[in-house]
Amino acid sequence: MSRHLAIDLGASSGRVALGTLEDGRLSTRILHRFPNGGVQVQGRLYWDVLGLWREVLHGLKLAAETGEPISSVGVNSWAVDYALLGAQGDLMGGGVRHYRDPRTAGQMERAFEKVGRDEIYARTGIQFLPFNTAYQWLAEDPQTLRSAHTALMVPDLLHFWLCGVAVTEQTNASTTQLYDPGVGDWSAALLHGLGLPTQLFPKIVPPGTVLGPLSPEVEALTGLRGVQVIAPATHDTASAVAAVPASGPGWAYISSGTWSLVGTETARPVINADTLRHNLTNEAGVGGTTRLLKNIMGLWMVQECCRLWGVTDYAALYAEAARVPSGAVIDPDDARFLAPFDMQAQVQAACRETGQAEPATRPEVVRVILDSLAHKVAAALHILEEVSGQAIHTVHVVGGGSQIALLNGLIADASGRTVIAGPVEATLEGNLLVQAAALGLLEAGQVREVVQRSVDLKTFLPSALSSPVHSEVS
Ligand code: LFR
Repeated sequence: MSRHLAIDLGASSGRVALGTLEDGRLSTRILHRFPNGGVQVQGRLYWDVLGLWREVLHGLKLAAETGEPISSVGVNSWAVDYALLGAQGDLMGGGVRHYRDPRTAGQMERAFEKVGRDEIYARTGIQFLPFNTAYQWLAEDPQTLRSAHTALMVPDLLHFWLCGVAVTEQTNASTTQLYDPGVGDWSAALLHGLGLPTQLFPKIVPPGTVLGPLSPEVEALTGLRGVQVIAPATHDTASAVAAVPASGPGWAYISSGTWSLVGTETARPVINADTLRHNLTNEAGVGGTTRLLKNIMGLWMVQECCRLWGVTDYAALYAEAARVPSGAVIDPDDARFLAPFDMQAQVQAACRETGQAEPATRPEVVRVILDSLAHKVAAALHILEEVSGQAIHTVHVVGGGSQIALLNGLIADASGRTVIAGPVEATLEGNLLVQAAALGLLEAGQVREVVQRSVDLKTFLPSALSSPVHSEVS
């Protein structure tokens, strides 16, 4: 039997969980859950990383208080964001900027002038999103960059604070659009072409790298002893996909949360004119795999409505949305939905501008969002099938969004495919099992079998009356 701790930082909440691996099964207990979100000040949007650190320490203290022997701990989070550190390891530039901060406006276009769009894609295989790390870097104050010593992605920063080792883990490095999967390292050509300071980028390590023991300071603050810090797949989507309970060919996944990440797993990156045309991404996964996927705006749209409405009971809201009929379908990937503001007004405007009925009530607004996400997912699945030449018959939905029966059913109907929902905590499970594999307690190839044995899944079949969507919603 072995015990491991996973720290999962999501865009809307974080958690510290204790996983126990026994007889080939994993049980997971959440010890501490805390909210997360952007902090706006003077038109800038940040993450409260020090607040997150305080919560992490609290969670680790609770872990120590269980009195159970714990072998290791690892952190995962959302992707693309980073901290700049000074020569003494101090946090610079006001902390960690949020990827939805407006500073990236126009930066992608600047990058295309310096290097060229096709070359960026050919070298990285990463989809063009305005907030990719590469474009955030271009928005940095040159003065700050000159005095910076190291740049660390968010989970790498937490690992550094936990054990003093400063490296970049590969799955998250790939999301920067500065990582070249062909060479397995930062792309020197891109860093050079974009005029970025190469000395700030640390060594890249693969998921499942043992970094070292907790620092004496963290041991003293938490009461934990003898715990190794292990870099799991630090990108949350990579951890979630590692734990998709699939077997055999013909499946796709949706990591359903703040974003809907829709994709397949491939043995190597697929970088060609079709994937470029469809803006498909090739993110690094566990065991040298690639996540060929598309980002779809996801439940962020509902989260933002709820923030505005002061609603916290999501289950009740989804139940009401299930009772209203389908209405308008809009493109959730319209850039108008990216930044935090009045999401309800934006959804209504998008319906109006496309000549469709505007949703009036809250359940109607949510219904438009869910119907639109389901249609967009169906279109993405169609693209993935086309590009890979592989039929997709089953869609595994993992993550918090897999609990929304209405959305699962809408996806089954819109795509005409079987949806298997669960696990809800795939990210935590992927994180924990990659740690166990790093310690030799499990074969890396057994992670999915352990998840299959450990969780309950729900199946949603397309209804006989549904008509699958085959074209891209735009
Ligand atoms: C999901 C996720 C996505 C990434 C987005 C921004 O939490 O990590 O994979 O595109 O957040 O970092």
